[in-house]
Order: sequence, then structure tokens, then C-alpha cells
Amino acid sequence: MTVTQTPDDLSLWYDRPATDWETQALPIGNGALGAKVFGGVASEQIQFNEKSLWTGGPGSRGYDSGNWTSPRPDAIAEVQAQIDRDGKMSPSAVAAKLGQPKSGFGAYQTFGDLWLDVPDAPANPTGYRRELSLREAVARVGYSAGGVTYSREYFASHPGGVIVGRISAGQAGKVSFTLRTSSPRSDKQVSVADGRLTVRGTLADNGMRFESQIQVVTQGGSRTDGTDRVTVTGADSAMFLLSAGTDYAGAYPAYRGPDPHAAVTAAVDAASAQSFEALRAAHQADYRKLFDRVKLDIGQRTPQIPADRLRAAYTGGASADDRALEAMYFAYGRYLLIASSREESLPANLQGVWNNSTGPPWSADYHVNINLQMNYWLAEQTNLAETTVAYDRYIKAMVPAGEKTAREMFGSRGWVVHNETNPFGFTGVHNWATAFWFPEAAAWTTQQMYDHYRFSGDTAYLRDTAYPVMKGAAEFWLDNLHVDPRDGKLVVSPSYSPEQGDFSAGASMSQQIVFDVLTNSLEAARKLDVDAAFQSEVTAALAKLDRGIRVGSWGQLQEWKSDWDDPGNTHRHASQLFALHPGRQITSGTPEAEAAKVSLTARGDGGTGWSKAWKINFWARLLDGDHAHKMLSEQLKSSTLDNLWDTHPPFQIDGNFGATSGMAEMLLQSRHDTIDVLPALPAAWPTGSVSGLRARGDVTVDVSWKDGSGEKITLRPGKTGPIKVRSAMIGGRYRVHDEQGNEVSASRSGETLSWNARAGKTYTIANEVSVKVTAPADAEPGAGLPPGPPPLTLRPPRNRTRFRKSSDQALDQNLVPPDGPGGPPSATDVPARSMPYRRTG
Ligand code: FUC
Repeated sequence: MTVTQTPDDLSLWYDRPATDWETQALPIGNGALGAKVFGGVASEQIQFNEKSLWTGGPGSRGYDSGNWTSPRPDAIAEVQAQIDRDGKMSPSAVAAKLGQPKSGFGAYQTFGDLWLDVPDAPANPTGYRRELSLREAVARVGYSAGGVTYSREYFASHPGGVIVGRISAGQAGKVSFTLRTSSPRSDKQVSVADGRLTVRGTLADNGMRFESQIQVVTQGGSRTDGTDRVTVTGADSAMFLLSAGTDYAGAYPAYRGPDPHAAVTAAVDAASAQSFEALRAAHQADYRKLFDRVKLDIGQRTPQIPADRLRAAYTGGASADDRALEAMYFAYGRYLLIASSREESLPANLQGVWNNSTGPPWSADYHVNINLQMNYWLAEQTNLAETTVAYDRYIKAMVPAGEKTAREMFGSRGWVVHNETNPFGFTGVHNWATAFWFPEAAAWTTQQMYDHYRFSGDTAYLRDTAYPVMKGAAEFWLDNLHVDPRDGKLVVSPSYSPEQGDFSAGASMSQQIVFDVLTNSLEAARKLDVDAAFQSEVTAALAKLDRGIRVGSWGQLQEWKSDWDDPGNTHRHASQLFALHPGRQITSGTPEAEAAKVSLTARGDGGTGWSKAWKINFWARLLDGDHAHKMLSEQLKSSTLDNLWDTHPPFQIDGNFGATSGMAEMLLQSRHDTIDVLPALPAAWPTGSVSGLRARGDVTVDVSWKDGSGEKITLRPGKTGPIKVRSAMIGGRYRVHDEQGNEVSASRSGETLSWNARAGKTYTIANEVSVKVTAPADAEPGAGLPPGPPPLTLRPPRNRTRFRKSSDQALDQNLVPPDGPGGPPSATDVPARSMPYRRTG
């Protein structure tokens, strides 16, 4: 049956208010501020956050950054010696030697709740709708009662630094409510003056000052200040403007800046002076500048049922509703990153920016043995590079703390951070035996920074921002690699594959991460032409480094240097596959990739939310689009809440971000020097298009496909230089032209095309297989092509034999025989098999 397509408005909507924060309330945010909207009719609840409100750190009792409180000069060497001797050591034995109780780590705190109590609220409103528009980044609540329509709109403005709400009605004088706040904290005071409610306090735990101000502005009616609330009566409409801040500053060692009062006051004053429409227009212009860059069409249409029912009815099949949920989930990942990671705030934590408690799961911190990194996998690929500014600043600010830990615990150069960290440079250890020791984390966090350079080609960024941090992470390992007595190779010891098994030397992930940081740093130093001595040191270390890639007894990619893998192990971490994703050591189509597939298959399709999300990326990198899609469907079926938040369980945002990244990897990859278009397209998305994705090398890519085959690829390079594009479509008949319709001279090898691209130009590779024949019957192939688009009606040659005999002529005309020069067409390449000749542009 053909489903009528309607424009896809990308709204999560519901037909009832939320009663649960975690699973139902809808998130808005501007990076620093976040809020969850419930949409209650009689009492609206808006829980809100400011991302730096944290207990712990300096000022908190016993805070030690996780550094050993007294020196343990031989502790690491003793563990290494025992592992050298016995091959392994239990996590509890290592934790007893190297760990210590966590002290003053702290936790991310809720700021509180804003309530709008509505007097005489209708008991049975009609037409209730609560929604979050991903296109506009606006949450809305609407209903009717007694012939009057009531509506509320909320957004978090990045340019304004405020959360804005407007309450209106279709009839004059119908807006009445009392605005008040609540909070689990006792270390605060509330005051009200001139319609402005101020909550101010000092965290008892660490002395951090915090303040929030909420200004109520009315049109018509009256506004009355209470001692801790503001009441609006009989207004035509009313607006509130909320800002919040703390005296946190991301600067070692004090982590304190100015009192937040002035900044919060200024933001609320400035917003109060503007109309709601002006505030919304500025917000949307800012948001859409980022969000609108990418559009995905996998054949979805606007769902006719609420998002919770859409999710419950989801089968993982190919119905338009299933695709609508998938497309929405993709867009939601981008929405959530924009909402929780903007330039001037901390990066997105385990819960983005949203947290309703004083003791959130895992402190809603920054876990760095997968989670923080996963939060940013989508950033470059889905054209949201600006969101990584917060990440970079955070990692950079961690370096001095990490240098101290490297010096004091390891006696080494460079910097280090372990399993998880906070906003106060917690770079040392605690003693949770299976998740406390992970010094590889620092190196892993720098991968995103190098990738930002690889995507943007921004050499100044590489020199000034990324390289110093990468170099420090590499130096740490230059000083800390250990000679493995088993084979003389350089290994990490003690080494622990997250978060299972025994400690050993040279677990695969440890080695792969060290390989990654050394390789990246060397590439960067060469590119920048700096640090010759460092380059030699890295080159020497790489020559002796155990690369952490081994195929084991059952064909698996070993997780440890010894073949300990159990085929029945379905642990959520699949750390040995780092080299496949997010690393770039394993390339598809190699024996190592086959081994990765064996391991991944054994791990199964279950796992926590983020684990499933990672598996989407793994399968995409293994070029198995159907299995990647299967993992996406597993995530949507069993790890997604009604508000489409990922659940570990409980709610953890990394799975949202990792899944969006995985979907992007299905459509476009660029881990080496080739842009791989539609590398893992699943059968469930036979026809569609995506625009605005980014490839490494500073290229923006659009692609459309039909019946599983690429139709048109458009590439917009930002830099002049060689470009290489691979697509199954290139194995068929195609034409390459620039934006003026000029043919581009490109050379083909198999399914890969290369040419010298010029910055600012637009190159299009158009599939010509499905194009109608209009050339005269006796025309030569390639003859009579019109100079510009729309192209191109190239007729398949009638006399195949003639062209086979005359390959020179064919090559002259950019036509090559099907089996040369790049070898026979691939098995998946239907157009190539059906066409006698291919055009190479
Ligand atoms: C890692 C994972 C856990 C959880 C935690 C926040 O340690 O192993 O599953 O996601 O981070």
C-alpha cells in the first residue's frame, strides 16, 4: 500500500500531561539552563537546572581530586610486578593497592521547580495537547475549556540566556495563576519584588553561590507580589523569564568565579525589556542555524498518534510510522545536543543538562570510559561542531589537574584522568573495584579534539587547542608504557578492560587507545611541523607498541592479550572493538573486521541503552546496515522512554547521542581518507535522502537514494585538495559535474572516485542508470551531453562488444569496462551488474 506522505513536522506530542519527570516530561535547554515541562492543567510544573550547580570539589570536605592522600611510591610497580608474574590480578586486589575512598566528588544538583498554580482550572479540558517541536525548539501546552482556548509556550533561549514561558488565552482577561518555586535545598532564601522572584543561596557542601531570578511580565490584569510567589489575575497574557547561575568557573584549582547575581540580573532585565515574539524569533534564529543544517528523509510522515503510542506500536519494520519514530529519534539526538551543549557552558553530562534530584544516578557526572565521548560522536558528523566548544573547554581545563595526578601518582609527564570525573578536576581514583582504574581515559577524550580538526581542517585549532592537550595525553603514555616480559612489547599495565574481568597487562582497549593517541599526536605534530624530539619518541614507541588486535581461538577479536574471551559473555561493554569504532585501526573487509563481527555477534543485541547505541555504530562500520538498523530498533523498543529519552535504565542521555551518531554512520563514513556514501543503508530505508552531513576533510555531503541505490551525491568541500568518494553507485553509470554543470575529470578505482576539489565548489555525482534514454539511437555513449544540469540522459551502448574491444576509446570518454580499472563490481552493486559500462566522470 502506498502511504500518502505528509510533511514531517518533527514534534513529539502527547494527549495528556506528564506525571513523571524521567519518562514523560519534555526537555528544553540552552546549554547552561535546562528545564522539563510537565504540562499540568491545574498546576504546571517546570523543573529547572543550571549545569554548574554541583556539590563537591574545592570547599567540600576531604576533596582531594582523587589523588592519593599520601604517597605510594612503589604501588603501581608492585601491581605491575605481580601481573608480570601471575598474568593477572583481581580487581579487588588492585583496588586495595591503588584505590581510595571517593571523597568530595559531589553530584550535579537540581535548581528546583517552578510552579504555575491555576485557580479554577477546568477539570475536563478538551483538545489537550502537549508537544515539543524539534524544528522550533519550543514546548507547547494547549487545551480548551468553556469555549476558551488556553496555550502555553516555553523555550530556552541561548542568545537571551533565559528560559521563557508565555501563558495566553483566546479571550481577554482569562489568564490567572500563581507562580512559585520549590526546591529540595534548605541552603537558600526566596524573595520577591516587582514581580521578580529571586532564589539565592550558598551550597552548604562546598560554599558555591547560586541564584535564580524569575520575572513575571503581564499584559492586562493585575500582578501581585507575595512573600515567596507572584500572582497574576485576569491578564490577557503573561510571560516569565528565568535565568540562573552559580559562581562556578572552569578554572583549576579554585573553580570559582564572580558571584552570579550580576549576570543573572542582567539576563533577566534584558529579556524583560523584549517582547515574547522578539525573544522567540532570536531563539529560533539561533537554534535553526544549527538544527536546520541537516535534514533526513527516510520516508516518514507526520505521525497521527502521540509519541508514546508511536513508540509502543513500533515494530522495527518499515512502516511509515516506524520510520517516523526513527527519523524523530535522529532529529531528537541533534536537538538534545544543541539543548545541552552550547559554547559557554559545561559539556553535556550523563543526563545532558537535566536532573531533578540532589543525588542523581552516577552523580550525573562525566564518565569517561565511554559515556562523555559518546555524547559527542554525533557532533561533527551531524554538523553541530559548535557544540564541541564546551567539550574542548572542559577537557582543556582538566589538564592542569590531570598533570598533578600524573606527577604525583605516576611520577610522569603529561596528564591523566580515570574512569569518571566532575567539574572540579577529579582526575585521580576511587575504589569501586570494577570501575576505578582507567588512565586511558585522557587519551580517549582527546580523540574528539583531533577529530574536530579532521572534520574542519582548521590548522589554527589544531595548533592552539587540540595539539597541546593531545600531546600531554600522549606524553603520559610515553612515560608509562611497560615492557611486557612475555614478548618485549610495550603495554599498558595494570590494564583493565571496562568493566569486567581481571586486571592484566595490555588489554585490547588499552592498547588501541594508546595506539590512537600516539598516532594522532604524531600526525598532528607532523602536520604542524613541530616537536621533532617528541615525534621521534612517539615513532619509537609506536614501533614497539602492542597494537591490541588479536584474533582468538574462536575467531573473535580478543578482549585481552591472553585468549580469555568467553563466547557466552554478553557484557554491555565491547571495549575490544574500540579499534573499529570510534577508533580507525580496523577497516571493514579485513580479517580483523571479521573477528570484530564474531565478537559483536557473541555479545548479542542486548545491553544498556548506550551499549545498544554503540552497537549501531559497530554494525554500521562493519557495513551491515540491516544489523545496524536491528540495533536501532532494539534501542527504540527496549531502551527508550515515552519522551524518547534513552534509558540505561535509568535515563542516561548517551544512548540518544550514540544512536544518532550510529544512524549518521549508516549513511556516511569518513574514518580514513575516503568519504563513504551510504555504506550501510538498511533495507528498511529503501528510498530517502539526507543533507548537510559532514565528512572528515571539511566536506558537507547530501545524498539521495531510491530502491536501495544512490541517486545523487552532492559534495561541498571547504578546502581545496584531493577528494575521494566511495559509493556503490560509482560502480554503475554516473556523471560528475560542478555547480555550473561542467564535467569534472575524476579517476575511478572500483567504487571510488578521486579528483582535485576546489574549496567553495559544489560537486554532484548523479546516477544515470535510471535516467530515461533521449539520445539518438546511434549516438556514441557520452556524446551529446548537455553542458549543465539537469543532465543527463546517457544511453547505454547498444553494441557492448564493440566497447569491450575498444577500451582506449572507452577510457577516453570516461567509460571503462565493468571489471576495470577497479576490479569487478561488488555483489551488492545492482546497477553495475545491469549496466555494461560505467562512466567515470
Ligand atoms: C559506565 C557504564 C555504566 C554506566 C556508567 C554511567 O561506567 O559501564 O553502565 O553507563 O558508565
